[in-house]
Amino acid sequence: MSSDIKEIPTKPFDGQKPGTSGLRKRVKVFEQEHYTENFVQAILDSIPAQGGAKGATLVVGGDGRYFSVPAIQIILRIAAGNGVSKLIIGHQGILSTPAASNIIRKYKATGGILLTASHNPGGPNADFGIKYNVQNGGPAPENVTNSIYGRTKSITSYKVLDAPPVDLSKIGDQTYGPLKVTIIDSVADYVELLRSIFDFGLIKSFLHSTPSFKVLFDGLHGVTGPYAKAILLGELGLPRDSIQNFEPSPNFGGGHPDPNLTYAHSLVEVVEKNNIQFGAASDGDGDRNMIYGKGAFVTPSDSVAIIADWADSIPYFKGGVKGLARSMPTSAAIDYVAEAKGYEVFEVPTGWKFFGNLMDAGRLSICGEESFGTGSDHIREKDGIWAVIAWLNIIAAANQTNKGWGINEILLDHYQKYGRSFFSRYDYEEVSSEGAQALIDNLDKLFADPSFISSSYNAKSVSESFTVAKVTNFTYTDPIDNSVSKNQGHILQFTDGSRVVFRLSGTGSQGATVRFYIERYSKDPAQYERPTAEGLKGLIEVALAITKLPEFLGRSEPTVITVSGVLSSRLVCHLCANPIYPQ
Ligand code: VG1
Ligand code: CO
Repeated sequence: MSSDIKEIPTKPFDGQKPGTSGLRKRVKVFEQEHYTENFVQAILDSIPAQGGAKGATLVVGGDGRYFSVPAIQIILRIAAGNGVSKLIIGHQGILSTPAASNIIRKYKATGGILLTASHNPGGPNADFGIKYNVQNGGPAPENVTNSIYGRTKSITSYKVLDAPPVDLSKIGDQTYGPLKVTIIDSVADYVELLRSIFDFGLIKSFLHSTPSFKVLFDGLHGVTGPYAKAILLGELGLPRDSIQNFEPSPNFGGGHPDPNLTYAHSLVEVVEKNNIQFGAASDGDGDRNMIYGKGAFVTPSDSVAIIADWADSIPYFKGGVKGLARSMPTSAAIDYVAEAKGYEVFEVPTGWKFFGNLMDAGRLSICGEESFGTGSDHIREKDGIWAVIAWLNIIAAANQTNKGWGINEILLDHYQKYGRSFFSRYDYEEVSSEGAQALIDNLDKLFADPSFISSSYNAKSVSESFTVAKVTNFTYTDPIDNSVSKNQGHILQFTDGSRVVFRLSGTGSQGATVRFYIERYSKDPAQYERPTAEGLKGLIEVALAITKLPEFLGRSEPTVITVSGVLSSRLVCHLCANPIYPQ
């Protein structure tokens, strides 16, 4: 067989540096001759720390976006060429990111190659992505991604098995030259996992005894449709109209599979029109979630805090919660829960890979990111469907004592117990890299100026004033392996406890994207039902003026505003600018 293995000469490509979550580029870039091959070879060359590519077992699958199948055939050829012993591949190449994480762990694989650009649009003119996950099922940590990047810069050849493509539609075992290939059902293992985590019986009896409580899950034509179908319809016995847009499509039906108020418009519309108490959506690869009911929206920062607070209603956490965590820009809502319950709480940089070590060390059970990512140590990725079922489990548990409780009642109850963190994020997408860098350089300059601390600024449109308390360029030292990650975002803290954060996105495929996060905490009950935009107006105005962001980026408005934490009586759709509720 070895005579069929060929070494193909190649040259390095620029910019094959994995970002926050893998390498994401336009499909056209991945389609260039040798481009995908180089990156896959670099991944395999970086496995040695875990025992080497030779003899490795790798899980392969993704969100089914355009170019997935050709990419899997490339991985097959290169894996066989490099002596990998086994590939476990999702049926037709489909595995949601959380399902892949589970499979890596369950079958004790060496790692996995995930083919996704998450919520970025798909299709021949849109995005593709490749991400390497390690043995614990989580995204490769920085030492591994740095090694992959290093290899891409010096690569001179890659090895392939010269053989015809593998049939990805046949579940079961096949051989491919020296390689064993197992095509597995994309959904079954994941359903079994969730069955072991949640109280399906309780959720089912609540849903069936409360027919007025309607549920709608929107797969946004991403990968989660089949998973939602198996769980919501198959396990929980919900009617067929409880799911929509559940057929995965290579270009996500032409949409932008990102579960937020801007892009999950299809969900918002039906929820409002049909008075649906519990709506939810997930992103292209199934790791993000949005919880949205009629007139009710949960910010991801609040969502993770609420799940942590209600953890004892979820069987998986019956043995106790080991600790909590959030990414740095995520609001401190979860910190208040940790404080009240005496749990350890960690603040890590943006990106799920930073939670893995804490979970492996048994110090972290529940964590989240403001970017619609929520999860726990049942796997090593954020998990969209998990979060949705967690909410259903919590609502079912709440209704045992408080009949009629839905999303808003749980949210308000939470604010009353812990106070409210107003939170919003402004994204300035695809701005010039020079402008973004100038903004960051200016922040560095400001932060280095001692007279900046204690300076006060008045908002113009509201009578509020903010005094600078502390400035930080966030550095994280991993408490488990002591690795240090620098330059993870500029934090500007004010004396009233509010703060703003600026950082550059690491997932874009073109230009630069600046994220501006705004947070203000209140324990005043009069503020609990106030619209977020109103609660944050003065702070946003002051932060933009201090940092001169609009000047540096040449943008007076952000591309996307994530309005968060609105008890949504006055929500406005960012796509069509119409009021969402009341209509
Ligand atoms: C964004 C989010 C981050 C998330 C990452 C991957 O990264 O802000 O919280 O972990 O996407 O999520 P960035 O660097 O663009 O801010 V996913 O669902 O796109 O894999
Ligand atoms: Co995603």
